[in-house]
Amino acid sequence: MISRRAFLAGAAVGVAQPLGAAEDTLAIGAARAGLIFGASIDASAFDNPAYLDLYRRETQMYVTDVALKFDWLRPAEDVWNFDPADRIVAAARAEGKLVRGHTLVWNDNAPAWLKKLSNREIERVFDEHIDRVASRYAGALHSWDVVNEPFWPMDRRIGGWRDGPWFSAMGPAYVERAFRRVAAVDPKVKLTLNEAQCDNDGDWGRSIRPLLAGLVDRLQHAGAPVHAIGLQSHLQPKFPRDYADFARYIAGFGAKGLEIYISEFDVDDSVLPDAPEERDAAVASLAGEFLLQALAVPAVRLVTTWQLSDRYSWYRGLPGNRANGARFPARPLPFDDRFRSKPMRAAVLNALEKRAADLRRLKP
Ligand code: 9MR
Repeated sequence: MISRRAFLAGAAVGVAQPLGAAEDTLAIGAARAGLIFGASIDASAFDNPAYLDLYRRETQMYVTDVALKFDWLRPAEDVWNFDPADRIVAAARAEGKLVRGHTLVWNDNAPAWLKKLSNREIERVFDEHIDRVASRYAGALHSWDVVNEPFWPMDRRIGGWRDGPWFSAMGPAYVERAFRRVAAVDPKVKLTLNEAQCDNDGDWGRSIRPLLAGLVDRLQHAGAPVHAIGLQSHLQPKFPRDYADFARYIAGFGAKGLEIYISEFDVDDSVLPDAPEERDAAVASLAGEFLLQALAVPAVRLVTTWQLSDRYSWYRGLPGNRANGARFPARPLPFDDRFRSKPMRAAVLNALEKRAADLRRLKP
């Protein structure tokens, strides 16, 4: 039953809420399923009361979207811009939310000043950066994406590694070096290796999956402190999919004692039908199909979407993407431009409820 209050709230903005969705927030649904639900956030959300309200109500965890990325944090070697990340961490503490730090080390989006340095200088900056940033937030974060997207076979490096300054200065050793360094200054945070594409069953997904699994094996064999694998899960209906196979793949990490985070969840709707209702239905159906498989894996501990409202999705800013072209703006997330629930939210809740029911059966 939809409560009178929720019904009136829905009526006030003129939308019919999907059954159940008005009462259970995603945070509540996740807690029942033994999971954390959250979303990436920009510090600008704190100047946007309606959006902030959605974060406060629907999430248990904030992920620093861009605030802790190297190029945002350090526009020049001696200029540090900690304000946005500090704001997110302080707000989360005040509101009782958890925070995921994204991301310390990524070979993409390196600023020009870094690329100009010699290999020795790059190594010095690497160590100094990790020490300074990880110690500033030591004790304040649930998890750190220590390394983001280590593989990108299209860069044509031996071993399929993503190219960039860290890789070219240190080779594959940069990964283990980063994990050990963060552990030394923040021994409690969950150290995460975050990767893209593994959810798709096309060439990219199939090439990256074994590379990631091999890296995890080598890190574990070397005794490196790795606690979790982040699977970004930007679902792309243009690629083949086999989510049951994806679930088996991630269960393999679980069997090695690792937690699994569905870390950047959203659905690329650029190849879906134009009519918004049809697109919303297709986005919801794909999100549900994926989560029903993924959440059946017990090692999955959290789901975080990449932003919460379509209005602030990264797909809106992609040049050349059909979603950003004249035809229609992207609708990849559980809430629309006016922060109203979409069918995707109901699909996420449904998958959470299924996992909660499975849990109840296991522990009567
Ligand atoms: O959402 C992020 C966008 O605002 C940035 O411009 C972009 C480049 O820094 O990164 C986006 O987030 C990416 C994330 O860091 C890693 N996985 C893919 C995400 C979407 O591109």
